[in-house]
Amino acid sequence: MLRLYDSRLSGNSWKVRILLNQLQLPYERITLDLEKGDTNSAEFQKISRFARVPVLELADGRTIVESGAILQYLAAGTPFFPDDQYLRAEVTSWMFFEQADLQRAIALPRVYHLRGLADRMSQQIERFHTDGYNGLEKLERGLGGRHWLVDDRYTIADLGVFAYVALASQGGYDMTRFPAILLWLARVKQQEGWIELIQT
Ligand SMILES: N[C@@H](CCC(=O)N[C@@H](CS)C(=O)NCC(=O)O)C(=O)O
Repeated sequence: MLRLYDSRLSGNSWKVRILLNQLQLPYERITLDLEKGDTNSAEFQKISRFARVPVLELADGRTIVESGAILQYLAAGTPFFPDDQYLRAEVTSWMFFEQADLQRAIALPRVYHLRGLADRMSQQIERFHTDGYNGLEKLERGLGGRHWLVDDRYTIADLGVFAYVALASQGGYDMTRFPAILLWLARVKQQEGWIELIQT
């Protein structure tokens, strides 16, 4: 059986849990406590070369790190990751953009807010917001007039970009500035098998 190492509030792990659910793949979930430093243990670092979640462990014990690599592995051969070489490159392009231009710029202000550090870290948050708003504006323009990021259908490009953008307001971002993004986020949430970050 597949095994997913994640943490409760991790947006990168949320992407993987959504896709596992959409593909109806059973898995064992091992939830680490990042505040306690669980990712720093020697035992965890044997399975995660970058000391981060998510990590997907395959039935034969091999592991995959990096949420984008996990999404591509799981989605291969399904409609969520097109076979066409050009479309695959387009999907990968959006996933790389998310990691480079959005993920950290949204994730770190969110962590500071969630851990009650927003006042102390206000200058860092402002710098991240400058970068993050820049990335969000590019996403807003990219979505202009489109339903989905690639090929007018839901793919792991949408899922990969979705998670942190959906969580951005928790990091102090004003998302009312981005009407096309808000409509697209709502469309992603309507996809069959989509799940909340925290399921009650
Ligand atoms: N590029 C990586 C980023 C993974 C990442 O930043 N994971 C965070 C949680 S979302 C983490 O494990 N941080 C380690 C820590 O805070 O100790 C991916 O997409 O998987």
